[in-house]
Amino acid sequence: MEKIIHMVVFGALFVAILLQVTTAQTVHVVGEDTAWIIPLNGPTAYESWASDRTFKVGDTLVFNFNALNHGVQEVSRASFEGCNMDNAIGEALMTSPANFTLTPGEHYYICTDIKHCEAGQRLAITVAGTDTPEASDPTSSTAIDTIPQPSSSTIMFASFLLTLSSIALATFL
Ligand SMILES: *[C@@H]1O[C@H](CO)[C@@H](O)[C@H](O)[C@H]1NC(C)=O
Ligand SMILES: [Cu+2]
Repeated sequence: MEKIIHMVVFGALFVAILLQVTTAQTVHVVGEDTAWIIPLNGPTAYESWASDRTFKVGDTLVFNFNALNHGVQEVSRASFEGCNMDNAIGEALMTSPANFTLTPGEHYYICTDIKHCEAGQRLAITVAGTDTPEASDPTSSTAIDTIPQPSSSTIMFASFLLTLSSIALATFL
């Protein structure tokens, strides 16, 4: 009887770990080490940063910046292209880090200093949604994009837990 209880407990633990790995959310630090600044080479800096990544629903976008000079405002596509606040979405975030939890679709962020936006401090991303019609078609590229891609730290944490539970299993059974 005790053995069965142990097996159920560790089975549940294993499923929990699997769940943690497959639903892992990624933290995207905008611009990595250069953070949120006026990019030296214009808008291409954030374009290429974004093009290297897959943004998923529930991921976190983190803007690190010097709050004396910069801020973050999410805007519509039109305001992104025109560098204005006419179609602001939500409040401007004036303290660093500014975190956004990603929802499906396109998102546009500009520096609250319009001159900075014009110089290229702006970011456009597309978040692959789980509720887009294409996602239900397993042959489409959108479906491939929505396959969970756990961050390496999550994998390390999961294998750590797995090792720990294996040791526990060997000890108790
Ligand atoms: C924003 O995200 C970073 C990185 O995950 C985290 O360290 C920080 O505590 C978060 N800040 C807020 C205000 O949630
Ligand atoms: Cu700025």
